[in-house]
Amino acid sequence: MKKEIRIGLIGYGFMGRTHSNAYSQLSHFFDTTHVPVRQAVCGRDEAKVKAFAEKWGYASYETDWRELVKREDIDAVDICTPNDSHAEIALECIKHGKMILCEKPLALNGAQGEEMVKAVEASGLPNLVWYNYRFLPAVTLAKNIVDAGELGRVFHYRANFLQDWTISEELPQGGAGLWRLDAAAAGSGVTGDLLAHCIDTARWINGDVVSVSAMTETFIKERVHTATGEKHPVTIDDACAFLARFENGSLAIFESTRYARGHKALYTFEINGEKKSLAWDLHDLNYLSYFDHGVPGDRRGWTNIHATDGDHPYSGNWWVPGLCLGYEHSFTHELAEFFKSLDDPTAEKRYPDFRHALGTQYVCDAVLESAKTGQWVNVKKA
Ligand code: SOE
Repeated sequence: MKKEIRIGLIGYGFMGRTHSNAYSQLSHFFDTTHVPVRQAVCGRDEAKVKAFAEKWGYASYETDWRELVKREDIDAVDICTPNDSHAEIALECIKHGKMILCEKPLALNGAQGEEMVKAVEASGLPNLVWYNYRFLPAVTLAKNIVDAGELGRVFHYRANFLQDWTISEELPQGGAGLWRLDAAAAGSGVTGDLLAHCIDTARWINGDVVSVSAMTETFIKERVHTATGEKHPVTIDDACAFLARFENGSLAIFESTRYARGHKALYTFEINGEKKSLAWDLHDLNYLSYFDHGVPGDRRGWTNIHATDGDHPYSGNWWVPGLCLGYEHSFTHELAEFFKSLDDPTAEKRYPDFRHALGTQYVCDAVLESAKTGQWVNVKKA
């Protein structure tokens, strides 16, 4: 017997589409007992939210999120709004006994995140944060290889997330998508938006980060704010680079910017161990690059594992071996892990919950503090 989980989606921008796609795909490819039902979507513009509901198969719509959260025919709320509303909506969901699937980052900062974790854990409600990249087959494969101890001692981790979409001075702050440039709505710039992804993957694969030393820069100091039509100071970080130490003794370097001309979404990471190294690049997302020092010297070299065989994580759920998966599948896989854990709450959780995302938030907070003070900063433990 299938058990329906009726989803209420709040916000229907870019992330609303990626999550809606996952809700519509899940039951076609993953055999979970709990299944998502697109029950309602919420947005302030009635014409637009109605059109979204029709296009993506939601049974109804609301224009006030508080109404959606109260509804008895909603079991789980998906928060896809800008970062400054995550905490308020999540706390209200908890009061109404709804499970929560929250867009990353968890909150504006660690203090807000702590309140969310405390409330959700006291309620016992299942909760997830949409850090999607770890669910790409090649990335999950990297995690499995590291967990099996195949790298031996780990020495280095490095990651980049590079974009170029904010170079123009004409771009305003505020408004659809552009709230990412407004610190009041976003909390931070590339640190919370892009490095948070790198940090989530890194902590998942390589363990906790204990201390960081960072620098940030805001290249364009003023932008028109869509709310006033006037120029206001820009207070987000346009670029950030930081050094880190992991609990396992390895050293790391992370870099992110929205000013790397030519790069749209270059997310890469590499991990170097005593016996093996692994590397991954979002532009070639089905491949995991693999170097094994254990093979005879004259055969040693970097090889590319095309992680699309039935044996690779998630791939067997889709097409026949060798056919490629894409960005959108990462969301379906994350959802599959969440629904699998509803089927069996005692099984190991492979998805980031609020507490894991709080740990990532603490790293972001420490990075921003270090950039401000010029000092190494210790990271709080979640
Ligand atoms: C920003 O451009 C953005 O869309 C982020 O907000 C996403 O989290 C990231 O996955 C891609 O880039």
